[in-house]
Amino acid sequence: MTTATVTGKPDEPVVATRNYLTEEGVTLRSWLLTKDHKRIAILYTLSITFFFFVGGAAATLIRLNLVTPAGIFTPDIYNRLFTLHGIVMVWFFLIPSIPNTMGNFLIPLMIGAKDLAFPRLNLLSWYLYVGAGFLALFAILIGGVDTGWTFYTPFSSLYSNGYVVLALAAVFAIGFSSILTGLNFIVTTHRMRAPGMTWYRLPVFVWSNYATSVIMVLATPVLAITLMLVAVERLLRVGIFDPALGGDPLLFQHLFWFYSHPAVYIMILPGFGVISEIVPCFARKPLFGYKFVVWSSITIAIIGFFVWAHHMFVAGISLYAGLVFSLLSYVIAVPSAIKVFNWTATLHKGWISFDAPMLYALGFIGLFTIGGLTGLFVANLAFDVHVTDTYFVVAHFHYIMVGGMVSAYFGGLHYWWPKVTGRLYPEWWARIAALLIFFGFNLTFFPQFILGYLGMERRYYSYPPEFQAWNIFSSAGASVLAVGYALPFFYLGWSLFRGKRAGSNPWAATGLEWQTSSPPPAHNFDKTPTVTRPPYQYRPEPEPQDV
Ligand code: HEM
Ligand SMILES: [Cu+2]
Repeated sequence: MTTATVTGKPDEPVVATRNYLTEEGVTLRSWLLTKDHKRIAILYTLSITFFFFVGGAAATLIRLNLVTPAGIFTPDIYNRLFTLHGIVMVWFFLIPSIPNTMGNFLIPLMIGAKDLAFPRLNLLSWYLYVGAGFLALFAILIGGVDTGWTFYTPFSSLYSNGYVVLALAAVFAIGFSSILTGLNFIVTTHRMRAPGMTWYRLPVFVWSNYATSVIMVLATPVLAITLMLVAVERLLRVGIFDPALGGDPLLFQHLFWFYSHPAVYIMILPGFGVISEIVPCFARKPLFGYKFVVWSSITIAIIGFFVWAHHMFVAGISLYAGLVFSLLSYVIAVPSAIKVFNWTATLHKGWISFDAPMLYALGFIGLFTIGGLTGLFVANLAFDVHVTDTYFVVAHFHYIMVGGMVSAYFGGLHYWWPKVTGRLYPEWWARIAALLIFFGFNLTFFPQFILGYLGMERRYYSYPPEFQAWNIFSSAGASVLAVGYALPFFYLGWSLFRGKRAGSNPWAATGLEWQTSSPPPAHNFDKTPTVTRPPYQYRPEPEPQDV
């Protein structure tokens, strides 16, 4: 078996007799004790979807509050709401989203392996995730944590009266889930590639998860120790961050962002990977500049460790430090720009079809570009002084994390849905949802650039009346967005039972994952594949008369 050159039509569906969904049994026990990477991916997908809707519900309430200048919730409830939203979305959705669902499912398939290197660790990381998730929900809902997802000291260590220690423990625990996943992916990519699967024949999706894993393994321990220090100061009153006790309040921000800037790349790099799979497939062209795309991921993973203090331009760091971090922040935009250029070049003269995964991918490219360009704005010292802690920053990171990352997640979900479930999703509905999400997203977040520029502060439950009009646009957009995100839930659920059967390769895609049946058998491949070609060997669709 090789990674094929694909020009023609997708193959006919054959109902796979043995597949991972039924082979090991269908009992709850067989699922909860499974070591199959594909089943663990499904467990992750279900739990991540749950947290996505919890985080989304909080977002809806936040936008509801901001429809009127006076707000409808008390300041205290509002603070808990954005804390709930931030903690759940960042740690229980964005960070694990693509790696733990699609990465888990696809990396072994894409490299021609039977499983990940450490199947038991993989299951353990899911249990850590779920345990931590419920602990976090308990702490926030019962204890009323109001620190924001960033846990800034001295508020978190001394003043906040919610169950902060419990929330810290939850994030600490999910950190270990993330580290285990990272380790697993790194070892798998090094050790388990099929014969002929050289590094430069790896799909970009594997490369970008590899780069992500390096960050997970190197940065997450810093977060863990930092959160532990907050708990130590809070419980034992040992001066670490509080000047009154002899600590340094800026130390927390340095440590926190030393993890959390690289973490923003944990969130986006896997998305880059998904887009790099979808664009060549639906443009019927090899990925333009494969090696550049690969190395830009690695470069991002490295430089990502040297820009953290751009979150602290107004926190009292020296002007010299500010200049250095500003410059480095410009530098890290280069590899991201390389990717956008390469995807665009792949589209150029491509044979483009606008199926739902491609709509998400195109949406990603546009929205990520806006997010990245406004990143350059805030990397500018003088401009950032003006917009720090305003809605401009909120808009910037939502363009990247929601417009970018969540679009990639949905794009990937649709693209690999036939592989994962053996069913096709209803294309028409999927396109409607993709368009709703795109328009809803822009209506929600573009006004926030304007609001931020005009001076509306983030994290307040009320605002001066002159900001109301833009806030109404934003809240209206949020309701469109909510419908857009809810739709797939219904039609994908429907397709599980009623969708047309998928063949092994409905998109006529290259890549090993499409060479095994849909859904794949528990052991992935009947015979270990041998790889003889680089990835993305697409050619344009043949003209009708050529067939
Ligand atoms: C193109 C490269 C990027 C540059 C130059 C950049 C620059 C910046 C800067 C300077 C800030 C701080 C602004 C302030 O607090 O006043 C910031 C905030 C932020 N950025 Fe970016 N960024 C980039 C890409 C990303 C990516 C890829 C993500 C996520 C996937 C991201 C997520 C965030 C988040 C979450 C914040 C706000 C954190 C908070 O205060 O809660 N950025 N960015
Ligand atoms: Cu940053």
